[in-house]
Amino acid sequence: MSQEISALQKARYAYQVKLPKDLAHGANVSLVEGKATESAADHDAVKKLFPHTYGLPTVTFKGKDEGKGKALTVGVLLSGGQAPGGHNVIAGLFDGLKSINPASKLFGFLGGPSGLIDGKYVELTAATIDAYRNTGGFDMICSGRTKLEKAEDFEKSRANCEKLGVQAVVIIGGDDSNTNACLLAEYYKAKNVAIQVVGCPKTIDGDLKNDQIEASFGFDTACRVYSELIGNISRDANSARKYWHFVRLMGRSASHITLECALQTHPNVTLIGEEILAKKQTIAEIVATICDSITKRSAAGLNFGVVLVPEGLIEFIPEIKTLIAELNDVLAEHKATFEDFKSTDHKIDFMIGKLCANSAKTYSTLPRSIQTQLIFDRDPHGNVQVSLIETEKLLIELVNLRLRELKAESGYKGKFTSQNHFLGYEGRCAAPSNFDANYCYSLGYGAAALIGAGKTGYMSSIKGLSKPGAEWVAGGVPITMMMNIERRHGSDKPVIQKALVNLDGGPFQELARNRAEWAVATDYVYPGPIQYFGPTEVCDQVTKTLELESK
Ligand code: FBP
Repeated sequence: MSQEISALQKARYAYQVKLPKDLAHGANVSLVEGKATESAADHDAVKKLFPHTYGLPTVTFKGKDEGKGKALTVGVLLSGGQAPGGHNVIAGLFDGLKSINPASKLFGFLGGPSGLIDGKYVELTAATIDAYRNTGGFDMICSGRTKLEKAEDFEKSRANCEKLGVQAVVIIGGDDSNTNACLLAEYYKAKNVAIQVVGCPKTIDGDLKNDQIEASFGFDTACRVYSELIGNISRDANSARKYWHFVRLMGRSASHITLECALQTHPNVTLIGEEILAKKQTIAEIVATICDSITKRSAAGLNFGVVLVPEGLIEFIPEIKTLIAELNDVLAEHKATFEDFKSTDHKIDFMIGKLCANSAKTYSTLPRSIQTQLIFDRDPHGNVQVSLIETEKLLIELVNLRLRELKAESGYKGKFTSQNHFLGYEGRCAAPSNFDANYCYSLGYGAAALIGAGKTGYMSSIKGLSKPGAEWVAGGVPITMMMNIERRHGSDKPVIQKALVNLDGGPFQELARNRAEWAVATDYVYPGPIQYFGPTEVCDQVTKTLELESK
């Protein structure tokens, strides 16, 4: 780490994180077990795949510290994309383990799951932990996207853990990484290997949530950073009055980030992928929605505006969804031939020749840049790398074409000049908001309590997140409880069910109630930067999503 630290970072070291009251006196607490659980769906199939970790009860902690426990040796790793607060999960885990027994040790596996498989690690000392408290980023031990799912990798991980005396591994990751954490827990349990596995819910995307997990960490901070920037862009638009800004936001398939930012900033148009899928809207219909706002505002002399686009939008447009599925099949079936083509033009022509007539037509009409982006490599989990597809530019191009037609058809006389933005990486490593700092620390501390209690195949959970920290309820959720069976790469796989935007839920309904007005009026809200010190109503707000979902 750099020798020079910012004034804010220095001040943040001193921030006193808040723990739920049941963990406030240490992590060596007793557990209260709930009822036996079932998976989210496909009970029999999930049970068959996880005979040793299926059906476990949910647990909560009972506030009384049981005093000193056994010294524990634990390993931790960060998996997938960065999310604000990861360092605090590790700090909470470290402090929790030390509260159980000061002789406990924590190893950090470097660079994500590959650090566990390849035995790359560092022992985390108090000095290292202190240097990273309340900071953003994952640079303490770094992250990676290696998949941990093969027996061979589980065996290598076991050998590395045994060498270090590691008796539990904490995997901090999203839905795919926690699914793999559960596979690892099941494998070790089945083989009578005494290594516990505990997960923590990470992702800025907000799509790892359900009845048990109210939010994934990092969503709060990332949305605040994006909302600050959108607010600034909106104010610029309202000052210069000459640009329409198209802002694409990260979030993979789910539109939670876009929805939260819309509720914080009131843009003129907000596209929600899940709604587009539900209504089976075509690209032409999406373009018509944007043009409707542009022409109405133009009639009022307002030739400027803001449009929010979720990065996963492209996957939800029915004709593109079918196209992506076909592209995936062709890429899988003809991998070698495809990789042999030297030029992108050849690759695209080859694709067009292999697609069905409808998809070939859709693909041919897309701009070259998008055609190329759609055949980029998939990530290790088989997902299209939507962060590399510039949907906002595609929309600008199509809106321009349609407005030209409207000039001829309906006498639209406005002026349309655009700017495009992509907000993603800007928010993933921001210093965690007070909410994320407290939430992450509590998740890590809770993970230590679960390990101390001998649990495996669990995810650390904190409930009641819309209430003040002291009222939060800490505990653990069996990971199998969140699973169902999905088709991935041509075979049925157990996975944690991804949470997409619920169109009947409070957050989307709030947008639906207001968007007709926001489309025409200039009703922007400027949230400003995250505040770390100051009045609680400014510094300790929860997201609109959490607020509306908890009503
Ligand atoms: P995960 O939390 O699921 O790993 O994803 C977070 C994310 O930021 C997505 O929003 C985005 O699509 C993706 O990572 C980008 O991946 P990469 O960091 O590999 O470019």
